[in-house]
Order: sequence, then C-alpha cells, then structure tokens
Amino acid sequence: MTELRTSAAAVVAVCAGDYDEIAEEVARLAPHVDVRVPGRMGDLSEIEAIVCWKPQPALLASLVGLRLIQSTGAGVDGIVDDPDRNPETPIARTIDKNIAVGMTAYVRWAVVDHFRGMAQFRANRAQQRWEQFVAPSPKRHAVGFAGVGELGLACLHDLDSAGFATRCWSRHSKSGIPASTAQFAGDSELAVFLQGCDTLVCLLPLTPSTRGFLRGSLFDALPTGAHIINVARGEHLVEPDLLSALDRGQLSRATLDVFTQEPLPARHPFWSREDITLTPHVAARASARSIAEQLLANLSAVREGKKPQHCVNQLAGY
Ligand code: NDP
Ligand code: OXD
Repeated sequence: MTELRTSAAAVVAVCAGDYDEIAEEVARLAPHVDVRVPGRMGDLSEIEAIVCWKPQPALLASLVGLRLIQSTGAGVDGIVDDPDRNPETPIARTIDKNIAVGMTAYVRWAVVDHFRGMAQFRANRAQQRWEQFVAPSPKRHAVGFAGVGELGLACLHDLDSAGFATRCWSRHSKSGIPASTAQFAGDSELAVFLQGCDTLVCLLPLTPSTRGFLRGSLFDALPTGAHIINVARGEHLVEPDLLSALDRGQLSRATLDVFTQEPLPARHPFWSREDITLTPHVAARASARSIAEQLLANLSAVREGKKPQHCVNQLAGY
C-alpha cells in the first residue's frame, strides 16, 4: 500500500475530469488524507496538493498553501500555461505502464492500418469486392518519431520490433535507441529526419517551440504521400495546412487523436474527410490507481524537501 510517509494531516484536492475514481483511490490508499473534490473544496488555504489536468482559471492561484501539482497525464501544457500559478510549485507528470501500453498499441494500429491499406479493404468489403494487394516489407516503410521521451521511445521500440524501419528526432540525442534506428537531434537535423519518414508520429510536448510544428513547410519536407499521426496535442497541427497537403496529395492520410478544440465541433471539416482517421483523445491514459500512488509518493517527497518523480522542467515547459 502507498503511504504518505508522514503523520501530519494532508489535504489533497482532486479536480480532474474523472475525479471520483481518483479521489476514491487516494482515500483507499491513504485513509487519513482529507480528499477535497469540486463543490467540496473547503478552506482553500489548507490544500497542499492538487491532481488536475486543465485546472479552472484562477484555481491554482487561489491555493496559497500548494506544494505539489500532480498532472493526471503525461502532458502538462494545460497546467504550465496557467498564467497565475506560482511557478515555484513543482508539477509532476503521471507516467505509468497503462499510458505506454495504450500509446504503443494505438500507434502500432495506426501505422499498420495505413501501411496495409486497411481503409481500402473496408471500402471494398462494403461493396463485396474481393481485390488482393500485398503490402511491401515493413523494412521498406520508415516510421519517424518526433519526440523520443517516455512514450516516443516505447513506441519506437515497438515498431522496431515489428520490423519497420525507424527514425527519431528530439532536442538532444538519446541513449537506449534501437541500434537500427536512424537518430537525429536539434533543429539543424530536422529536414534530413523528415525526408526519410513515410509515416511521421508526433509525440512532442506542447510548448511555445512546438506549437504549430505540423505545418505546411513540414509536410512539404516529407516524402510525397506520407502519413502523419498526431497523438500529442491538437495545437501541434495547423489545421488548414493539413487539409491543403491532403488535397494536393503531399500527404495521403492523417490519423488524429487530439484536436485544438475538444470535443471536435460538429461542423468541423475533419469529420467528413475519408483521408483523416480520427479518434476522440483516447490513445492512452494513466490508471486512477497510479495517479493516486504517484500523488501520495510525490507529496511525501515534497514534504521531505525532495523533488517529485517525473518533475516538469518549468523553463522547458515539459
Ligand atoms: P516526454 O516529455 O517524456 O518527451 C518529450 C520528447 O519531446 C523528448 O524527446 C524531448 O526531447 C522532445 N522535445 C521537446 N521539445 C522539443 C523540441 N522543441 N524539439 C525537438 N524535440 C523536442 O513526453 P512523453 O513522451 O511522456 O509525452 C509526449 C506527449 O504525448 C505529451 O506531452 C502529451 O501531449 C501527449 N500524450 C497524449 C496522450 C493521448 O492520449 N493522446 C496520452 C499521453 C500523452 P529531449 O528529451 O531531448 O528534451
Ligand atoms: C496525457 C493525455 O497527456 O491524456 O496524458 O493527453
């Protein structure tokens, strides 16, 4: 059982979308913790830690005794972007096996679905048409990862073990990359990375330097007919540029799990495009149990003057 390694009473607020389940886990793991939820927040100055994802405007600033912000997920842009929060309060990401397993399954599905022409088989089936075509060897299809952190690295290993050619690009070069992966780092190597990606997977965090990363000039730097998969944040993508690149045939497909506006509005042009596969931000999620466990472990750490696990570098924004 996860325990708060201190006897002092703790007050924790759980303000994420699915807060009931997380609040129950915290209460089950640490019955002595006073768990507050929206509508029952009590005296705000007593709250030491908060679990959230996109906190309400001004909420963080109103928690004057806050020592820890625990994100329910791997992404923290919804917290980092809060202009009124105290920048001294540490922010911790929740990283668990669920997220990595969910993300690798999603990305492998998206890559294989397109590479094997499954959309065509689905369309043929609707017309009872029996038309065989065989995909080339996956070794001849390069999947490139923009962002090789916790999730990019897990997906990279998975696609490598499935036999695909792999490439990756991040700010700094990495260790732990499969030996057969072509690795690139920094802005100066972006163009050469892109020119070999038959499929490009965006797994960057959303920061001022990555907002609008998936734009017209990037699409033009990919091989003609490339597939892009965005599982990071909607704001990485310049939506009109995607539509134009698909219309021109520069891209053959986009698989999107995340959108600038979620839920995707009813009249959004993406809904009616055959060449856009879309899902409602479901690629991967941490379990309520690991969010609660990591919150309690991190609260103990900050109470002891230590850095929480998976602590965000607030200057870098991820
Ligand atoms: P990490 O923080 O572990 O990794 C981020 C990677 O991006 C690192 O390799 C980092 O490089 C690289 N990077 C950051 N900024 C730049 C830049 N300017 N140029 C080049 N590379 C850059 O993130 P995770 O892998 O844990 O998660 C990635 C994102 O996935 C999350 O931020 C979130 O938005 C999204 N996500 C989506 C989910 C979904 O359901 N759709 C679920 C979970 C996460 P370096 O290491 O060199 O600093
Ligand atoms: C996350 C997400 O960042 O669910 O974890 O998008």
